[in-house]
Amino acid sequence: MRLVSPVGGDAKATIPAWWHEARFGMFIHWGLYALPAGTWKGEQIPSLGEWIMRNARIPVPEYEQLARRFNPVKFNADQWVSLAKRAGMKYLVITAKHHDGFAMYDSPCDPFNIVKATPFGRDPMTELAEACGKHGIRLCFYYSQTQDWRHPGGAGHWRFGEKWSKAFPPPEAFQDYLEKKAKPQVRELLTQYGSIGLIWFDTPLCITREQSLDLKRLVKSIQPDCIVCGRIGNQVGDYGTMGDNMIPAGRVAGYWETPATLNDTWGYKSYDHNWKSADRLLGLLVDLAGKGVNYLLNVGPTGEGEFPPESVERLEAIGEWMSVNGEAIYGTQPSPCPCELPWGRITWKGKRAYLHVTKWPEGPLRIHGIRSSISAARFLADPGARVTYRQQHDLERDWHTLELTLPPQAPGAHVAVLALDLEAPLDMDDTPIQQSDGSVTLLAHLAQVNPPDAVAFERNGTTEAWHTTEPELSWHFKVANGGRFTVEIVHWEAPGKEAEGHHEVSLRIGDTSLEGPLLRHRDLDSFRARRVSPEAVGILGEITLPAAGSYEAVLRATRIRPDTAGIMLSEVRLRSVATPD
Ligand code: FHN
Repeated sequence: MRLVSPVGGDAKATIPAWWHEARFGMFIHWGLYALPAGTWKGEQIPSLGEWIMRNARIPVPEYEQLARRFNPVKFNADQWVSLAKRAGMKYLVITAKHHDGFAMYDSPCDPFNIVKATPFGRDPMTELAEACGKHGIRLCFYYSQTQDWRHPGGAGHWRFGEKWSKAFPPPEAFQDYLEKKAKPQVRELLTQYGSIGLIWFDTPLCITREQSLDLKRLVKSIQPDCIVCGRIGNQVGDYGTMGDNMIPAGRVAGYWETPATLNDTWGYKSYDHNWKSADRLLGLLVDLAGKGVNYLLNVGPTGEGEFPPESVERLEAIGEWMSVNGEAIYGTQPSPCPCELPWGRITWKGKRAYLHVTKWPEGPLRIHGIRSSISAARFLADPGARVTYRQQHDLERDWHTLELTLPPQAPGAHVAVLALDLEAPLDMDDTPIQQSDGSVTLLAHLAQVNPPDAVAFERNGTTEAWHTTEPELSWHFKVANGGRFTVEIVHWEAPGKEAEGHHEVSLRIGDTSLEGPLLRHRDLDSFRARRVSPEAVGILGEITLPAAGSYEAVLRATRIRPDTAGIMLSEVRLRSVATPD
């Protein structure tokens, strides 16, 4: 799929196998901001904990004072790393320097660091490097290469009262910051702590392509195997980074990772209790694995150096699941299906496919499109449980159906994984086909666009920069049962724009056309977070597909609201009005 993004990866990059094998890593946002923990001078400061310096407009000299009180004596590298290991995570990315400019390691080039400026005086990175070596976890560093609110040349430097857009430093000042701070510190990180798995740069903002390339060259010149994430900017990273907590619609090509939170902050906030349940976190893990995306899950330790107990509890639960089901995640390939499946997700490797059942079926579980012959099926969590299966191929319609009869209850508390032994690597129909709930999903980013490139796509597969009525998006799809279908348009709405009217679209299938506004009838029940708003499901009307067979759907915009971001389409969904199957 064409996911063009400045934080995407270099399509030609090859990446060390460990990163793809890993699929699951731990992110740690830890810094001085953990002390105020979201509260400044008695006031709870909205938004992310690690942004308190900017959001509470704390002048540099005042913020610097936090260092004098930073004494995280409860920090225990072995405990952190062994928990990551128990959770099934294979790499650990920790903030070596976040936007506040404070180095969480012993930095010879800037004394504003945890060893020289705090009573703690220890270098957590040395201790983490040792613990990671002991537990076989790859140590990786986060480094804020563009934003530095303390350095005069860093983006976002504390010139409070000015607008964000004006906060970019003049190019010479930014270059000076790169030469005097960012590059020397990246060098330090790559020379002081042994082998580093990857550097997680962030918020590229004003960095130029030449500067991103220069930084990448620096990394590779010191540690050629060190991977560089897409947020180095300008599409020169080794892999692409999704937006924060962003889940793409359907599988993605190339190497991608989603950084994600356990609650609503990265850096510790004492009063953020909006914790996702272990079940939801596991749902996200299998969702991402089924789409070919690594999951980098964040913990925000306290100012004393401890993981919040709510984080520990969730990571332990994930670990329990991973100890049984990990083979369905590590080193797997994404599902060949061109849509999200109504009953769960698929991953596979070699001659084995894994069905991650997130919605336990009331009757038999029917899956369409699997061409491979199956020789055995068993639950990873309960290999003795009775599972029977039947494969059918309707030659006339070229329609493959797998029917599984499962026990009445899922084994285990969370996602149940069925391992299917195959006679050859997984072969599945990769055209959009009708699912067992009767629905057909046409993902925006899998459409044929005419004229080509007339519409761009966000990393999550949503259309962007769709500003004219010229482009046509079309899909070929197959149904096993004709009938009446409700046409749903899943899209993102610009909040507060309702008064200006709505974009309008038309959809043609065969001789029938439907036309209407993109309204919000309900929110989509999914986690494909894009910015802050949920996806809206609008109903365009009903359409009849007279019989089983192949069809083409063609979507056009008939009116686009001016002065908006244009149409942000995720998918077109045909929902069977009659009973499925
Ligand atoms: O501004 C940062 C934020 O504080 C946090 O580090 C996240 C993690 O992905 N990255 C930036 C926002 O996208």
